[in-house]
Amino acid sequence: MKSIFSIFKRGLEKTTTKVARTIGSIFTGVKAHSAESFDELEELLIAADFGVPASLRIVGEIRDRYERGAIATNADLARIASETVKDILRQRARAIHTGEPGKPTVILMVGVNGSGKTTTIGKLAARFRADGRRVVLAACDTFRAAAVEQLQLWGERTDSQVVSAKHGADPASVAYDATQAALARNADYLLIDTAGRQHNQKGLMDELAKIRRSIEKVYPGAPHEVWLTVDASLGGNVLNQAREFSKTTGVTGLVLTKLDGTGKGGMVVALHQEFELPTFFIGLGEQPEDLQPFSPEYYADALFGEEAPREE
Ligand SMILES: Nc1nc2c(ncn2[C@@H]2O[C@H](COP(=O)(O)OP(=O)(O)O)[C@@H](O)[C@H]2O)c(=O)[nH]1
Ligand SMILES: [Mg+2]
Repeated sequence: MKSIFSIFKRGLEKTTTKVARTIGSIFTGVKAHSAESFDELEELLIAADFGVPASLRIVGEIRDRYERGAIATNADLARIASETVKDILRQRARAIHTGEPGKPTVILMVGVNGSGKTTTIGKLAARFRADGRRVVLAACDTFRAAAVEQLQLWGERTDSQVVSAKHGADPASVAYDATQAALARNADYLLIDTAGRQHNQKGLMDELAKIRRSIEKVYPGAPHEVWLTVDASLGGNVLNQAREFSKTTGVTGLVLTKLDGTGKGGMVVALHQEFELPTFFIGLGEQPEDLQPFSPEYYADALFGEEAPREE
């Protein structure tokens, strides 16, 4: 059995190497800790995608402890950086909003093309099924025929019912049917896949609003969560993307994908510092087990190369 922390560690390897090198290169050897080394650390954190506000805060904490004589080694430095990052990542944390007792929890997945909506839904279905939950999937990306097939494959793999319609059908009517089916079957979760053409297309935003309304018509109070999948490897661009989607589709949380393929893990800290949304899951690889509930503790510890905080 792989421990969950080891999945975080492996998935964040590229970022960890970059961050460790950053810290190591500043505070090693003969180089004295000085105003310049703090400036340099700040620049390197910004370059590692932590964003300006988070970088300033991390360096501020380190400088403060340093001046009070609380930093002797690089390990002290990494520990303080890690604690500061945990603080930032915990700010927005909350439990998932659920459906009425005995009724399904409805999660609407939105995001640009290729950001990982369909894959995340498949991985979530696998996770919920492993917990013995009943899951219904809704194929509301009727724009591409391949998208429906991709979801159907996940339906087979996870033994979940998939509600779909012909290519080009009205996504809102698929959502309507799927919500009815999930209620009728006493499902625990309804996961709704949507199309992801560019966020600046008014058509997509109108379509998502219409999907929301048709879910609510059948099941008042639903959807309980609207999650935006964000490809973390894209860097700073995703901040604007998140704002845009949030304004028009009422995003309630984030799923950060593809952290395994990138050295841009600092992005997650930037997103939390600059954007008021909790992160519920992160994608650390291609396997179902690589989608993990977001843990500020594991994340920060893996980022700064710490050992496992506790055994699984
Ligand atoms: N390495 C890696 N690949 C991912 C992750 N999440 C999604 N992908 C891949 O990204 C590609 C696009 O994902 P998809 O779910 O089809 O995106 P969608 O267009 O938003 O539905 C697929 O090839 C996925 O296998 C992740 O966490 N890590
Ligand atoms: Mg898709």
